[in-house]
Amino acid sequence: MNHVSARGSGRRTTAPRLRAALVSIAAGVVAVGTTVAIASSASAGTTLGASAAEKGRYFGTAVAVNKLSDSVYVGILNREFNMVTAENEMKWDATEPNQGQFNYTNGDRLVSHAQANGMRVRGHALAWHSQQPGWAQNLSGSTLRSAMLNHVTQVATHYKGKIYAWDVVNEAFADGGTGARRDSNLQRTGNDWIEAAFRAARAADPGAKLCYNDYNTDGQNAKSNAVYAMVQDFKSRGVPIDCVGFQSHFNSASPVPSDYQANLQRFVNLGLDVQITELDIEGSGSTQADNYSRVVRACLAIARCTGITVWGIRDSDSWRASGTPLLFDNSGNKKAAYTSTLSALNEGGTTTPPTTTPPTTTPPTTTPPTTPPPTTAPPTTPPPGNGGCTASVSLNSWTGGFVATVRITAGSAGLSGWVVGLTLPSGTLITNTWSAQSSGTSGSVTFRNVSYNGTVGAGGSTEFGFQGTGNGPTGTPTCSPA
Ligand code: G2I
Repeated sequence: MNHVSARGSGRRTTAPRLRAALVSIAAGVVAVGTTVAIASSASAGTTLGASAAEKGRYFGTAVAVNKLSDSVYVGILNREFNMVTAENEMKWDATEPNQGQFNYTNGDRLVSHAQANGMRVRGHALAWHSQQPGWAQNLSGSTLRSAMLNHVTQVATHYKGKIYAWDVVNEAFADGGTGARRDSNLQRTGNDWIEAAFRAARAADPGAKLCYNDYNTDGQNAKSNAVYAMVQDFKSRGVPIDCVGFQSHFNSASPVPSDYQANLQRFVNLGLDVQITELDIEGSGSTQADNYSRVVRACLAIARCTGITVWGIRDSDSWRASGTPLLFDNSGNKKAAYTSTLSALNEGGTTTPPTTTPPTTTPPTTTPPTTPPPTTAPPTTPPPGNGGCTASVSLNSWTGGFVATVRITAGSAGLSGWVVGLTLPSGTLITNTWSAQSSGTSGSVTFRNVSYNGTVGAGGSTEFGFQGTGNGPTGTPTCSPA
C-alpha cells in the first residue's frame, strides 16, 4: 500500500509539499473521495493506533489477559492498538470473588502490559447486573447498595491514575420500547444507584473520565432516548459524568443505524465525550468493510468522539466468533474490514481533535473544592512556520491534583520524533503518563514520543497526557524535533 512507501525516508522531504497541495485541492472540492485519499496517504499512519492518534483519537481493543502468551495475538495488539479494555478481568466477579477480598492479578497484568507498550486503559466495568460474584447476586436492598459502592470505591482506588475512562455503569436500561430501567438487583436498591456509583467513582479517581456504557443505544430509539434523558438530568444536577460509551455490536438484525452519527452528536451536545466501546460487525468481505468505515467516519466527524475500541482482535477471539465480526482473521491476517478501517482513519486532511473534558462537577468528597475546578482554555497554538514544533498544555485541575493534555503541532517539515520539556512547580509529582515516555516525575521533565505518535505530518498534531498530585505545570512547554 502507498501508506507504507509514503513513510519511507526517501519521500519525507517531498511528501509534505505534495500533501499540502493536495489538501488545498481537496478543501475546495469537498467529497471527492479519490483526491482526499491520495492527499492523506502522504502522511497517513500505517497502523490503527497511529492513524487514530493523527486525528487526536485512540484505537483500542478488548484484551483477554490469558491470551497475552499468544505471540500472534500480542504481536497484533502491540503493533495496532493504543488503548486496551479488559474483556472480563476488571468485572465484579473477577475483582471481588469473595466479599471484601479483592483480586487484581489479571487486571494488573493488563495494566502493566499497556504501560510497558505505550497504551492507555479503559476500565470495564464497575457496576453491572451481569457477571456479579455469587455473593452479590444473593444480596439486596441497602446491603447490596453498600457492597456495590464499596466495590466501586475499592476498584477505582486500586487503579487510580491508571485508567483513561471507566465504564462506571454498564447496561442499566431495558431493551424494547419502554425506555425503562432494566430490572436487576441493583435497580431494586433504588433508582439513584447509578448516580451513587458515579459519585463514588469520581471520589476514588478524579482523573478518570466516567462513562455510562450500553448497547442498542447506537441510533435514536426509546432506549437511547432514556439514556439521553438520564445524562441530561445528571448534567443539570451536577452528577459527575464525562462520557457515554456506545457498544456498537452490529449484525444484520442490528445494523449500523442510519442516524448513528446524529445520535452520538446529540449526546456530545449535552457537554460530554462519546466513545465507541465494543465495536464488532458480523459479516464478511466488502459489506463488512463498508460498515466498519461508516462507523469510523461517524466518529471522526464528531469532535468529541475520542476513540474507537473493537471487542477483540481476531475473529476467533470474539464472544461471537461464528459471526466473524472483527478486523483480523483466525490466523491474524488483516481482513478487508481492517483495510477499510485504516483508510477511513486516514481520510481527510484535518479533523478537529476532541477537546479535553473538564470535570463536570465538584469531584472528591475528601477535599471538596468550594468552587468548580478551574479549567484553562483549550490550546490554540498556531503551527510553527518552520521545521520545528510547538507544544501547548490544557489543564484540568482540582484541589490537590490535575490532568494535563499536551498538544504537539508540527511545523512545515513534519516530525519523525519529538521531545517536549516543561517544569513542574515544587511539590508536584507525576503519577501517570500516557502516549509519551517521561524522564522523571518532578521538577524539569522531558517527554519523548512513543512508537506510534512520533511521526506527525506537516502542520499536523498529536497529544500525550499526564496526571499528578499538586499543581499542574505553568508556562509554555518547549518542543523540539528528535
Ligand atoms: O457480550 C458481549 C459484551 C457486551 N457488553 C459488555 C461486555 O462485557 C460483554 O463482553 C462479554 C465478553 O466478551 C465475554 O467473554 O461478556 C461476556 C459475559 O457477559 C463474556 O463471556 C464470559 C462467559 O459468559 C463466561 O462463561 C466466561 O467464564 O466470559 C467468561 C470468561 O471467559
